[in-house]
Amino acid sequence: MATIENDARRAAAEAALARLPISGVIGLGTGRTAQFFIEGVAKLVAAGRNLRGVATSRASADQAAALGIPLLSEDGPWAIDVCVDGADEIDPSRNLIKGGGGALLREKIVNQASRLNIIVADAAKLSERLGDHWAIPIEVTRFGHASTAAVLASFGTTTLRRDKGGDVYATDGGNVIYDVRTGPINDPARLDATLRAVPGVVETGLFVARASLVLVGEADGSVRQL
Ligand code: A5P
Repeated sequence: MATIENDARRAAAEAALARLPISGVIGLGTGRTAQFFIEGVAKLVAAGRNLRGVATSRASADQAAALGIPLLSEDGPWAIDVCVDGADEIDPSRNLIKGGGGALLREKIVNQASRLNIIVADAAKLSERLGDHWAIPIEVTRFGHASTAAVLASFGTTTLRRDKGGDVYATDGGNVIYDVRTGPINDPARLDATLRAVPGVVETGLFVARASLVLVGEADGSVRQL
């Protein structure tokens, strides 16, 4: 669909494509901006580039496979040259909130295994402080999730994520997600560590010091680098 937002997302994705190695292993992000990137990787593969992917979600794996991108085993270990992924909120220090698409756990695992992490986004994602606009997605084990949520409620308004049909949303790992609206976050690293210490919490959508660079696309096709 041609929208101003899609033009901006596509511009960011194309700028990331220009930074890929001639051959190598590429982390394939999740979400609308990453979809443009995956389409671009597929074109490079079709043109003969030796690029193989590690997907951050089943959805991205399905897209990549359908477009002919060879994928490495889900088991790893991987030596990923570059991962390109989206974000929901980005602060001036390149800290992120991710997981709007529910893929935060695999996204963080692939991020960790990547030498370079490029974030692609449109300008609407930028904010002064994380939490100004977004709740933090927190992946929680299904077992006892309502009890875990009672602990998370001390950090902010806590909402169990549901899918479009109204059923409890299940992640690729079979867990559930609570979106915890904290308001502006002063110390994202500390909050991430505190949340991850709660039994039942599998991972948080706070990505602190995990972006090597951020490419911000604009509707006119220009791209800013943070
Ligand atoms: C997926 O879980 C998210 O982290 C996405 O990367 C994030 O929501 C950005 O998605 P869009 O590019 O669709 O905004």
